[in-house]
Amino acid sequence: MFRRILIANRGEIALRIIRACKELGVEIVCVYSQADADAPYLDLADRAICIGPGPARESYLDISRIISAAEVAEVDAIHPGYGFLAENAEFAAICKDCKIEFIGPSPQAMGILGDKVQAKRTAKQAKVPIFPGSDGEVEEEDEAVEIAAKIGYPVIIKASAGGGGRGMRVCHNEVTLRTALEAARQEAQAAFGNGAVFIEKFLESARHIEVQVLGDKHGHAVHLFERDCSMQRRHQKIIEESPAPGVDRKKIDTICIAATRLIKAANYAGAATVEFLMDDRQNFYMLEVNTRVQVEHPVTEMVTGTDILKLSIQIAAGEPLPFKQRDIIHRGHAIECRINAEDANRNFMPCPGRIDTWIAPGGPGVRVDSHIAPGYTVPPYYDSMIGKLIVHADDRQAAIVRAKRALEEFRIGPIKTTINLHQKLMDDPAFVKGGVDIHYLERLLDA
Ligand code: MV4
Repeated sequence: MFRRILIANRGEIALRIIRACKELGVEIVCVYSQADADAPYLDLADRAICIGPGPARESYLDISRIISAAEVAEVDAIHPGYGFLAENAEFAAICKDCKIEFIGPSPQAMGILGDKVQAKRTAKQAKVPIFPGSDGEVEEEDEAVEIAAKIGYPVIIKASAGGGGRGMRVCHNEVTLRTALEAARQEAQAAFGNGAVFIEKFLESARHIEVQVLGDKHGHAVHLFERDCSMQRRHQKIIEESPAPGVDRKKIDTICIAATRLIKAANYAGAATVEFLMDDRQNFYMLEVNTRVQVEHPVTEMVTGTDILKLSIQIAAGEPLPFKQRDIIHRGHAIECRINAEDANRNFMPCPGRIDTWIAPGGPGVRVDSHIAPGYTVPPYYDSMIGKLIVHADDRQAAIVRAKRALEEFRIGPIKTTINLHQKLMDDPAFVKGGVDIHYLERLLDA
């Protein structure tokens, strides 16, 4: 096991990584920006190093400042958490050059699965279902038009280096496809430094179902079942749950096994998530692979009794996976509600500022992952998520009752949060029924 780890992140995930390190007996070095100097979790670290001003470009995204801190503190490894540098293959490669273990996949595996054209190619070889579309990058207008004619409109143009909804265009006919192609390429080049785009069949209505997978450095891989993340707004997930309500178990199990094949094919070590869209006939199509621990990992921890953060560290340290697929049992139902410092009544405007009151719920089956304490000031520079409520119960209905009970216990003030929205959603007939699609929340908020 590592002796000392640097956490290249902030907020709730920094605290989550601290907790894993403590249980593993690993020393902790935190880096922080001037805007985070008062963050309560810094007291739990063995050492905290200021790496620059509030804006992330000058702190959490500044590779040289983070590597300098790692060298000064003589750490063995860096945990990137999610966001910031977590999916930056150049950062992973620099860590390797500096003989610091990057806690995540190798730069090669990240390169293969982080690039959507390569990920789709690998998926096809591993017999993971994908959308029909171009075989790799499309370079010529005529080629795109030919493929679209074959698969039928609407089609979607996506940037190979994009993700999370960035750099996508839907085209309903040949005219819009021809114009959009060049624009998409230029946009992708400007945004990602890679102009490669591809096209595939566009699905108008779908559910977002993703599979948690783990691979180790000894060629083993397992899945930890699925999460349904369809309740989202502008590509920001609001609620995640497991299992996916109302889906044929055989179909999901097939997809979970396919996701495991994919990370084996990519020789992937670490935690990853394979994202799928599911159509109204319960057909699955792979979208992309997230090569990191995700925000919603606790949902899976609750239903499988695992510790994904600890496992991510153990895998990086070269330990084999401590279980086989058949040892992993899905139990009950978990729901996560993301608590954001936002005003849902004002178009989700971020509400940074001082939190005077913070009373979090507890009791059976309730978990709150948050770095907040009373008196903490939410800085304006970062994501507005201030915590997550995760509930676990025997079945979905009981989990919803438990979520409502826990949401009611929360006392947060004076800033606005998404708690009220969650209380409404827990009573929303379509959510309670289960199986809302990815456009449901936006339609509900527009109404
Ligand atoms: C799609 C799609 C429909 N058809 N691909 C959005 C984020 C990125 N991961 C992929 N995305 C989509 N890809 C095809 N072929 C619809 C979306 C999409 C979406 C996907 C998951 C969750 C929320 C979404 C919201 C809008 C569009």
